[in-house]
Amino acid sequence: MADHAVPPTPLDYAPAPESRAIVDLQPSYGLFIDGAFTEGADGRTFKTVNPATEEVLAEVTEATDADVDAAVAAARRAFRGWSRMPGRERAKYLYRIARILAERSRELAVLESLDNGKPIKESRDVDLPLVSQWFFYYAGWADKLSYAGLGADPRPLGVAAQVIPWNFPLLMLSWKIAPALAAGNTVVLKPAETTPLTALLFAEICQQADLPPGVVNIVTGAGATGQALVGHPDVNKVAFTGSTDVGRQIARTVAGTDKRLTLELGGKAANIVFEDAAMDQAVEGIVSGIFFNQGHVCCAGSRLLVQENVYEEVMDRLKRRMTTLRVGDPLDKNTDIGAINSREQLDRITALASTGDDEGAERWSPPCELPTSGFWYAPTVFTGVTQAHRIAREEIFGPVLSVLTFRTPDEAVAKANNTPYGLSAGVWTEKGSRILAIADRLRAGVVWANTFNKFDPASPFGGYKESGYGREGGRQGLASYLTSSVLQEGE
Ligand code: TAP
Repeated sequence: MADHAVPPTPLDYAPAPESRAIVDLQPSYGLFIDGAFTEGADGRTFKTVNPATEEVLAEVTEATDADVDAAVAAARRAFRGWSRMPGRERAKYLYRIARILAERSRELAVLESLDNGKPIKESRDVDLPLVSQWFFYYAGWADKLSYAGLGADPRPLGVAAQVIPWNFPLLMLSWKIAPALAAGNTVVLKPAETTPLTALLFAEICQQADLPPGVVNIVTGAGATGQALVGHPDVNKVAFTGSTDVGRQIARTVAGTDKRLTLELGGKAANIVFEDAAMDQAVEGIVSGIFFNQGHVCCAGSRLLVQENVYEEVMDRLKRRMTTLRVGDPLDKNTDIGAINSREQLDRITALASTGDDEGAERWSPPCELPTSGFWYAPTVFTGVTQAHRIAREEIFGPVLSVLTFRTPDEAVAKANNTPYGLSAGVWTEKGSRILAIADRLRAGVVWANTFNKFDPASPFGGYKESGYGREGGRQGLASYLTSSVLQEGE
């Protein structure tokens, strides 16, 4: 294998043009309940830090059971008016929110990068455009619920409890809140402990849009707050995105109640490159598949399956491309790979990746100098990986790629499906017939062909097997917040 050693990437980046001055950071943030910011019942707070510097960004209120109670009660009170409002009127609020999100997108992108560690070029060019698109898209559905596939007069479910992870804080919020509101539900959302800030700025945007009080409530806190929320007896629907372990706990909590549940959980996607693939595009797809958002992506292409006869060529090109990746300051628009979201996640990545070394896989990273403070992990590729290795079976949720090979399409499908997960997959080939044949046999909710990590609000997204159930996006995502019952469920 050719060695592509190049001089270390210099760390003296130009000052970030997307200056953080654009963000009006408050020293402390309260909960958003019934249309107003409020302190928590017992004054407990936690710190949210910038993972690129370890600087404390703000103190955030930790919601107690009593706060969750108040938020659910506010959502319940708001439900009657919101669910009976004509769809076209609800749509006006959603359009207004979508427009404000677009107008304030630079500020939101900088805040997202500060709190999450993701590169500004991703928060600015990927996350934020999708966030406002999600609200625009579902605003269009609010007066067309009879086309949701649930009969002529579908009804909202009531109060939705929504719990989201830290990897796409605002985008996951939009996937949850936009369809719920369009369908006439009210919501209580808990963002992840490490990334609460953009959800709180979103709350301010709800005020700016004059959204009726109680329609959206944001409770910040850790797992215990999430647990209180999903277990609350006056919640009608639970929507969760996060790890499979927590998803299981939530399914147990909800079991035996009449709450509806959707789960978007982990993944270990295969990105399959056939010998006839357009190699330049395939290599770009491999890189974005695993290094986009530091690999903190549930649908990341974390297992690369390469046809044996092009293995050398693919690895050669991939390594050359990886040497051009810039790791560093998330607010520098030239940065490709930002900070790992938390020390805890960095420890998890480090521990799981080191099992690759222990089990005999071969590790390679391009030369790159990592900043001395903050949480960082160099882009890494493991070759010589077998299906038995933990790095081929478990979700690493970081910038670590495991490479396996295959000889025949049947072997590619068998290896791709050899995982408890089933969220996504990628296929790279020139043959349209092969794309269709392979996609049909892959047990994955989303299959990308000659592209990767493409999202659209009109396209349903969700998993098979241990990647969860239910779909978000499109008509299916709307339907999961509706019932065909003639009774108004949430009253
Ligand atoms: P989790 O630890 O599962 O956390 C997700 C959310 O649940 C957070 O808000 C968390 O709060 C909260 N939570 C933790 N314990 C809870 C409990 N017992 N009851 C209710 N809520 C609880 O996952 P994570 O570390 O944030 O995210 C990484 C995982 O999410 C990966 O496995 C990834 O694949 C998956 N993910 C999946 C998708 C889709 S679309 N399928 C998208 C993104 C991420 P704290 O933050 O305070 O712990």
